[in-house]
Amino acid sequence: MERLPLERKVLSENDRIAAGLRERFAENDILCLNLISSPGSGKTSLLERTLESFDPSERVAVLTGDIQTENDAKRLARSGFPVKQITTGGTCHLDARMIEKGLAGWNLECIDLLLIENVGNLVCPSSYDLGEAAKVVVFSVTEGEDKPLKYPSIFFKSQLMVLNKIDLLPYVPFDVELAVRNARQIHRDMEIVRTSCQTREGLGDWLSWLARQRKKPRAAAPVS
Ligand SMILES: Nc1nc2c(ncn2[C@@H]2O[C@H](COP(=O)(O)OP(=O)(O)OP(=O)(O)O)[C@@H](O)[C@H]2O)c(=O)[nH]1
Ligand SMILES: [Mg+2]
Repeated sequence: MERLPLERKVLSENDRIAAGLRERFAENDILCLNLISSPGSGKTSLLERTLESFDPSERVAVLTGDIQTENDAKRLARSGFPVKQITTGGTCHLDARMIEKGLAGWNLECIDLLLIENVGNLVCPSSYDLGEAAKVVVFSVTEGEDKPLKYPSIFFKSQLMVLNKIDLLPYVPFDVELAVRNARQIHRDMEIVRTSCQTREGLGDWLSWLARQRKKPRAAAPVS
């Protein structure tokens, strides 16, 4: 008896839209990064420091997601670069359709780097492909060393972990080596940088990583 191979991946609606976004990013040679963390780890602060470091001629744009308020967009817009807030109204993550809508009105030919700040949440955003080239997880030293073990999906899927708020290490009981070991237990080859958006320590390592990603050729194929 002949058995037809029935294993065929049906793309979810989000995956389909994300694949379209990824193709548009590739066509326009845009590097898109998706920053994810729990609330308050320092995503907006890291983006503020990043935008400050860029020459005004850089072709950078930011989409920032929150459940409510335009606060982050207001902070980031001070840089002078194009910034849009996506207010989800209750949804705990950004999805590909929100990114598609957020991009409306922007000429993608004029963007080289698209930075997406996801809604503060370590769980839901990890399941939604936004067409990004890489996810970046921001994890701060006030959160406890065990977070990579408790929320493995986002640490597994991220290419880079930014360990932020290292200026607070003298004041909090946080074992950096243990946190790094936990992260590597989940994702052995993940790159890790240690930063302080307060003192600017380590920001050079983050900016070097970013510069390396910008030099890589863009792939149109979906990232799993
Ligand atoms: N000491 C210290 N504070 C920091 C650092 N980075 C961010 N903060 C502070 O942490 C708080 C939250 O920072 P945000 O940048 O708003 O964090 P976020 O991840 O964007 O927060 P949500 O968008 O609400 O999820 C602010 O009071 C920042 O000033 C850091 O490296 N060191
Ligand atoms: Mg923020």
